[in-house]
Amino acid sequence: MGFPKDFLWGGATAANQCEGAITEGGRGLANVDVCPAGADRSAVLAGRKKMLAMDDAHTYPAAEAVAMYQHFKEDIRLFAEMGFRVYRLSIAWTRIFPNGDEKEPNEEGLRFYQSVFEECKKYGIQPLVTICHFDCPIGLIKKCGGWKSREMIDHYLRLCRTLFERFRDDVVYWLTFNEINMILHAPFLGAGLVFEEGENEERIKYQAAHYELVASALAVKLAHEINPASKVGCMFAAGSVYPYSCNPQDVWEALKTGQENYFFVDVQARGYYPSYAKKRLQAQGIYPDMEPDDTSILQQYPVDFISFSYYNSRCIASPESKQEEAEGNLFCSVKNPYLKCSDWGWPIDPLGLRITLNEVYDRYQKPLFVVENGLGALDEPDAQGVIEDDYRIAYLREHIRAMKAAVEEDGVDLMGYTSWGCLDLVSASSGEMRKRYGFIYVDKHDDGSGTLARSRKKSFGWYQKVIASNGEDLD
Ligand code: BGP
Repeated sequence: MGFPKDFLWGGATAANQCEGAITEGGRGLANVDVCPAGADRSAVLAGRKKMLAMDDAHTYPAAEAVAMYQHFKEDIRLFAEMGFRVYRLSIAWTRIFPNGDEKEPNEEGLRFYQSVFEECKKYGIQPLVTICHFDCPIGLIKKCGGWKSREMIDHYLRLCRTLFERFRDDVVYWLTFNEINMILHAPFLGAGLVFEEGENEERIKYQAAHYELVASALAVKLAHEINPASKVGCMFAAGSVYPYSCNPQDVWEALKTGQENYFFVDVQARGYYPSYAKKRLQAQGIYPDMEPDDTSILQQYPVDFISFSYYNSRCIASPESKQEEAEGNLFCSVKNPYLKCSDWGWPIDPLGLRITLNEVYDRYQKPLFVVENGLGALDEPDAQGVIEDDYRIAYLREHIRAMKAAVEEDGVDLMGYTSWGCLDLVSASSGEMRKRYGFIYVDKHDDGSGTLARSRKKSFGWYQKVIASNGEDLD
């Protein structure tokens, strides 16, 4: 009983939030680099404030991040010390294709990831690679408007082919797009979309989403052709949507909000546009333009497994009931009176993870992978300089318990768990350093100061025990 013996325990990062070194190794500029810290960040993420270059008036936390580009050997050694069996990382697209449209890849970028994979191999750690974790080359945004254009499918597939061929023997597990549904909530971050005055934002978002969905299906095809043993997953920002009350109006709104997010996975896992999406998008006049082959592409190449991030559940009320809004991973949701919140106002709901696992498994009947989960918190070193992050341990313990119950008692087929930000890194939504998730503290601060030294938090030893006991010892 308990977790399967080969359960993939580990941690997750994204290139733009940890690597830094954005001008090293021939790397080009990407959307994720030009998202500033501070007040303008949310308008930039939403595509409402155009920022395609850095200026002197802002600071850009991705530029140095936590310098994993230089520290990766030390970091992977620490992951190995915790007993990681898997490390989820992403590829910075512009390290491989600096402008996005080159015919040949940048060898230096490929060599960097080659070294990362070699380091993982040394410790028996499986890489789980997100091909695109919010990156879009600025070159392509300028050239064709990012995912506004169908041309992106070819650029993305060239990146995929390069990676699948080069790392054929190094990587089994691939994810096509991180949190693909984020395109609806942070379209510049999710797809390099910037809106001009008078444009129909919803139409553009769904058209771009369609191109990503076709690109994702073709990536599955390509991965299997190049290495039939490879396993390709989709990835979405999950979290079951609860109705605020049993008022059928609330229940109906919650169901619709859930469908908005499941739409992407419905296509990637089942292979066709679900009927609710067809009807609603048509009714709003925003059903995407499609090429004749798209339907069969989506149908023929569904994903092998489904992965998701889970930070919290969401709670939805009908517009008439005017409930107070809660924070939470760029999604609008009302405050759930039964739940406590993190320092950043994100609800904490471990049972929600069990509910989500059941809901997703019931819906798709494919293996699942929790590839992000964790607590963003303020960590203050004590007099000895140690971070006693018992709050993080408590959060993770309860979520792992919930996951265990889903596996053991509900029969959910779960491949693994990679907690988010296994070493401290830049926050995607806020651009802050002080919102920390790691087992490993990085001495880096919001004002850019810090030695970048790594140290173990209390949760480091705790997670090490969890992995060593395959999730049995959670105390
Ligand atoms: C997800 C992203 C991650 C990560 C995480 C935590 O949306 O996939 O990149 O950052 O959320 O969010 P935040 O960094 O905003 O606290």
